[in-house]
Amino acid sequence: MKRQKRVAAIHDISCFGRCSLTVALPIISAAGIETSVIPTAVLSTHTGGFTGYTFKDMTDEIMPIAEHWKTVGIEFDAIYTGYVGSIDQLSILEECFDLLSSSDTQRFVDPVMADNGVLYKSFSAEFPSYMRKLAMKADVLMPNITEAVLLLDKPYIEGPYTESYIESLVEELADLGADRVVLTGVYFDEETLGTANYERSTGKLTYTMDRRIEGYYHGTGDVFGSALTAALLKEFSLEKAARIAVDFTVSSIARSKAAGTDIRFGVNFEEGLADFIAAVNSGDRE
Ligand code: PXL
Repeated sequence: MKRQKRVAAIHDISCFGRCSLTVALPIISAAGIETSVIPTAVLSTHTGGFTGYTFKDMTDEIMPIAEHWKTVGIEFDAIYTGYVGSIDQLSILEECFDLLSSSDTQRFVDPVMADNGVLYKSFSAEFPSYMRKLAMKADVLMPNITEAVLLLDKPYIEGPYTESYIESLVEELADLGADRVVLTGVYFDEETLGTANYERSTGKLTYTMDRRIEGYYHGTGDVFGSALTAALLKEFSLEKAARIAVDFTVSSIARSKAAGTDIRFGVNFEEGLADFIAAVNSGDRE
């Protein structure tokens, strides 16, 4: 029997809208991984498409929580960060990484800040350069294409992309420090969409493509990131983990589209959890 793994998920709680911690906690737990949380802020909803949301900043609590954990002697197999509300919080998370990591702790960074060529409106123009510093501490970096070019200070270009362009992006992202880079939002034609999965130590680049479902659903990056984190901690190869995470995300989107769900409400990942659990417990990991 393998030892149960433990993750610290450091994200906001958007009380409604299925993203960040309300997604990470159920998905990673469903994989059989103990999931501790540090809530960086509490919002009534996420910020994508809603107005008038409440926002309680928790910046002052982050280090005290981490310091208390340290006194208890808790060790983590992984730390997983996503949406970070401010530049101040980014540097606190860097400190948190140092405090909570042992030599075996894997750091998963989803540099949530932009999509479709645009920085989210809650962030200033200098935010990406601070996010780059956090990304440099990652072992696994999982940006979308817009976040990737912002981290690399390159202009955004619309797809369809060429394999040589994607290859240069993932290599440059890995040069920031992470051994594994999973780039989302990759497409070479209008019918498919998927990820590029690059491992610096082996130089191996694979693609995980699936059918494109029209419509922009909120929180899909967090569903994908949580599933990928869980599958990698269950010791699947990068290619297999990306396949599990893509299948889970695409089926969640398809279910929500079929139900006509408001795109702001997040996707129905809950009814895909049984299949996800079966996938992360299947024997074939390579
Ligand atoms: O899904 C990323 C996310 C998480 N949390 C909050 C957000 C967003 C994206 O907009 O607004 C509060």
